Amino acid sequence: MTIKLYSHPTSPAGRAVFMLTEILNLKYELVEVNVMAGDNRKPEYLEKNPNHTIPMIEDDGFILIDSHAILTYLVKKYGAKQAQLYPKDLQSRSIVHQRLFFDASAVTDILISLFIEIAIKKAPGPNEEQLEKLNDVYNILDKYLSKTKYVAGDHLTIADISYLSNISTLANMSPIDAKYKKLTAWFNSLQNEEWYKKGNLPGLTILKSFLEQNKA
Ligand SMILES: N[C@@H](CCC(=O)N[C@@H](CS)C(=O)NCC(=O)O)C(=O)O
Repeated sequence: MTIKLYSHPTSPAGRAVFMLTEILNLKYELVEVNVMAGDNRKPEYLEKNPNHTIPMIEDDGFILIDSHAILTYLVKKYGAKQAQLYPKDLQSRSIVHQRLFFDASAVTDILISLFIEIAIKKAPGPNEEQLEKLNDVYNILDKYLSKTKYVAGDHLTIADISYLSNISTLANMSPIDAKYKKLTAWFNSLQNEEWYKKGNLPGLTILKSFLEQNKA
């Protein structure tokens, strides 16, 4: 039975799942949910997902929401050959969890706040408080990456995939300062991956042109 993925190409959280499906070579049926048009607030969607968010998956009747939870589930269920993406060793896995929780909290918060500032309030860029929070995020990731090659260890994990969708979106709204050398190098290198080009770039490009057109 084909997995149904409820998402939208422009959604950062959704793009993390798109990238993982490229890495796992996992087939799915995309059900487009347009948040801007209110599809996520329709009763039939809320029945499945009270959080009214995308992405969401439906796998043979099993419903799961939140990109971070979905990434762990898909690797466990469909990624036997790529199990290192979600390491089994307790301490390595715990580091992946910590990175994911930080992404789901502070990184997502600044992303949403910046999106509202630029797309809805039509500000040219982040305000002072947002810039401080954003630089704190960039600095923290830079510190992670000065210890290990990837954000949660010396090989790629789902934490990198999760950050990549959010960081690529944030960088579009407020470029990463070159002083964050490790973060810049990590970002530049992962942008060359086929799974990034197929899973992240198309939706990011649509979002970028939306933000351009939407400028005051
Ligand atoms: N922590 C969630 C965040 C998902 C999220 O906020 N998605 C946005 C689109 S990128 C959304 O659905 N917003 C609509 C809403 O919250 O009502 C995840 O990682 O899936």
